[in-house]
Amino acid sequence: MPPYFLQHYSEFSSEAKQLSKQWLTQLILYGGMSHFCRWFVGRVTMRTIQERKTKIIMIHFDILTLFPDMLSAYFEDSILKRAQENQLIQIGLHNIRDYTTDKHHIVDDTPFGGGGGMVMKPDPLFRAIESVRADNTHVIFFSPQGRVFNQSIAQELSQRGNLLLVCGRYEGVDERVRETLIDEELSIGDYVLTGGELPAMVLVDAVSRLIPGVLGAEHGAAQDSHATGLLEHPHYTRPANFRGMEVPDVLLSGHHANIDQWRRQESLRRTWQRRPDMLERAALSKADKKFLVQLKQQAPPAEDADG
Ligand code: 4FV
Repeated sequence: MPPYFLQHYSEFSSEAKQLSKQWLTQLILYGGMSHFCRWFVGRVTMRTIQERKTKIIMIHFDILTLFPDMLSAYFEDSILKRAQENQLIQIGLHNIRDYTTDKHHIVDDTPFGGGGGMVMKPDPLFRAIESVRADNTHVIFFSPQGRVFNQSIAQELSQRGNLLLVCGRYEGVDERVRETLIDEELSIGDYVLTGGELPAMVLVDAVSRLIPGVLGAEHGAAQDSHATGLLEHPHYTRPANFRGMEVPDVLLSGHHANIDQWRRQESLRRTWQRRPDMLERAALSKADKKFLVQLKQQAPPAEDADG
């Protein structure tokens, strides 16, 4: 049934006809415009989200080292290789020796003030860093004096687009490199290595796996130890009975709420047993706190623990 005004349009006065024409035109105009605006805003938003997504997510690592082959072996396999093929990460390896200007390609020298060992010269490192870095590059140097690397630092760095990793060797680098060109100094632990290459591999691995798409869909980095603030729960896979060792029934139950609860409680138990320090920082629910109280009540008094 056509609307009233169409039914009676012929009876309208010329003035009324004029008005309804104007009204209809405006309706179509505004209706059309709002549709267009919505479509346009939708498109722009989608494009910016896509652009933002791709722009932020792709990380470019440049690594300055005296032993590029040592690193390429690690990056040319498995998950990190696939991530490069999928353009989720890019890794550029640069040999610091290529930035020397003398015919013997000297990169180290004896320390002023004497003492054993050698120190990496400032010139090759300045040339290398200044030629490899881009404007928004974040320059990281690895040493035992750095901030101890952890999951939240990895999360932080995964939001950056360009990371330049400087791998030291010998006793370390000339202090003027640190003072002038290094944005952040990181340590992977309180022990002394022969070089910064292992720390560089550790960082690239820990940061890359936080990039969406690097780990297969089946693996959510969000469930990782440290990502949840707790240690990870135990994992089991087939066979359900291996040499008489059974898998906990709840995991075979298909009851997802019970499985999630069991995993959360096992994470709490393991964290309490192995890293109670993490519990102070973890976001714990009422149920978590209740479970931890029970755990502490059940636990044998401390002196018996080591028999
Ligand atoms: C290290 C660490 C480390 C010090 C002298 C390389 C060595 C040698 N780096 N976390 N622990 N570096 O021991 O990051 O040049």
